[in-house]
Amino acid sequence: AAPHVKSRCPQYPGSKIKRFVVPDDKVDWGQSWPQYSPVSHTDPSVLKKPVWADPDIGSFSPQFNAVDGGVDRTSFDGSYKKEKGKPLNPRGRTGVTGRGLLGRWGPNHAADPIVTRWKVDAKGAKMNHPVSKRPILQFVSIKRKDCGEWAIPGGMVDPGEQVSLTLQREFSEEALNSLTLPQAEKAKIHERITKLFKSSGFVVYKGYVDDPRNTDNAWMETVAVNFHDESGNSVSELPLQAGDDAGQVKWVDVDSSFPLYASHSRFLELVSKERKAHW
Ligand code: RP5
Ligand code: MG
Ligand code: MG
Repeated sequence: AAPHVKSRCPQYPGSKIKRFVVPDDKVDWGQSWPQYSPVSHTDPSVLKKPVWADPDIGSFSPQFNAVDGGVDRTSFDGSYKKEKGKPLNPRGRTGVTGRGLLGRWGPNHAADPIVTRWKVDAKGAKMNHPVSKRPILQFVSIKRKDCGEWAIPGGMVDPGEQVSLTLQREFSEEALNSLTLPQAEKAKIHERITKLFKSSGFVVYKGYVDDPRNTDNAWMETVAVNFHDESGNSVSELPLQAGDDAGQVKWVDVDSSFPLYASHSRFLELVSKERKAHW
């Protein structure tokens, strides 16, 4: 795989911390590099010991490469190494040690629901792209509040939570604003979208995410699943409303030129290939 890039972004998100500059040929841990002296950083929001974060190593020695009391500490990349009790990023150096903004030492598991429909004209006919001549997919995209980038409305898998539930829950929270709805409204939305999310989605990707929050000791992994509303009359008819960590939400045309958060563009490329759509 190509070396991670966003995991080496010059400035660590949500801070004034500058990463130690890691050139492409020094990303791999196998390259000896005595001069490497990364910055140690764990965000105050993590140090404050919220429920979603691990304690500091020393007082705490979790079971790495295992499911540890509901928390999945296994990696899709296989067994990861440890150094001085701390897990090592399987994709190599990032220029920062500690956890940064991430709660877990090692893998931090997320799920990404990619909800798609075909772009149609006023008469309901599928629209083809003028250059590729292929039909255009649209997906539900949110604008992240933390960085302002457009993204898939994904989120972290709670301890013991089934990924299938995370996918539906995060979509409801971020794209339908379910967290602030009264119980009756919530139930209605749940009913409307359960059918789509119960359909066997297409598993687009399982693995490491090149996320700007990654560090040498903590990184994002995800399961990205595509739920496609072929007829355009299930989720497509629901009013989108941004919620939780989403500032805006809208249907976005799937196109290689639209910049997206972390590795999300790669996931959409895989969706468009699978559905023979424009990319
Ligand atoms: C990305 O961060 C994943 O692909 C997922 O979209 C997201 C999960 O983090 P939060 O949205 O909970 O911040 O790496
Ligand atoms: Mg969320
Ligand atoms: Mg999220």
